[in-house]
Amino acid sequence: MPCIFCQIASKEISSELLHEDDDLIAFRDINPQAPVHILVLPKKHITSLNEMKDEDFPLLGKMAHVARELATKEGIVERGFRIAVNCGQEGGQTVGHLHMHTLGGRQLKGELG
Ligand code: DGP
Repeated sequence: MPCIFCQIASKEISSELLHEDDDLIAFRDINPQAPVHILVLPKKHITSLNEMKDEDFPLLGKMAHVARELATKEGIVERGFRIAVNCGQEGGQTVGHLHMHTLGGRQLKGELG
């Protein structure tokens, strides 16, 4: 079964991209948990944090950087926001392609608020 996020990254499935560069894309979560809920992810298929190789880890820094840039564009950076990466079943990961949630626009609480 093809990976839905790879299909979005390759434009097989159209999506409104909020960011694209050589390594990463970002788009709004289909099931937003907050007024701003953006997913930032690598174009390269990496299933989860558990499958990251040493050379992949700089991507996480780039993802956090893009998340903050998008939070700034969305006007939530001063109020505060959250980035989160779920890993594996008990971590709440439902899509097997590494992604960073960027959430904000309301007061977030425990878990993922
Ligand atoms: P996680 O539970 O951490 O694996 O988060 C996966 C998120 O991906 C979940 O919040 C819903 C979102 N999602 C799943 N399929 C799609 C899709 O086809 N398009 C978009 N925009 N978001 C999706």
